Amino acid sequence: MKLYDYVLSASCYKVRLMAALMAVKLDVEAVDFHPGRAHKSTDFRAINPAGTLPVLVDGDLVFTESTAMLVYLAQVSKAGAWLGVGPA
Ligand SMILES: N[C@@H](CCC(=O)N[C@@H](CS)C(=O)NCC(=O)O)C(=O)O
Repeated sequence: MKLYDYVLSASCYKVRLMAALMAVKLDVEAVDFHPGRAHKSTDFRAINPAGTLPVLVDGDLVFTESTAMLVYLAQVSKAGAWLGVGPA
């Protein structure tokens, strides 16, 4: 699983933290968010047209919302206690 990351981003941090808690190994690629604004480049927008970080890629799946990434990491790790069992 690959994470496009910026070390000072809280949204990126929570994905790294969740992966660590779930023992999911990430291939972390640092993106030059500042000052390079690489997340707005044509190449990066081919991955995430919104031009935001983080981005999590697992095969053909591309996640661009960090909360969805947390749920996905909890599910693929089968660490059921991290997911609620009902809507509440
Ligand atoms: N809803 C997104 C928001 C992520 C977000 O806002 N990321 C910031 C960095 S922390 C970003 O990429 N902003 C684009 C910019 O400022 O140009 C998520 O939580 O994944």
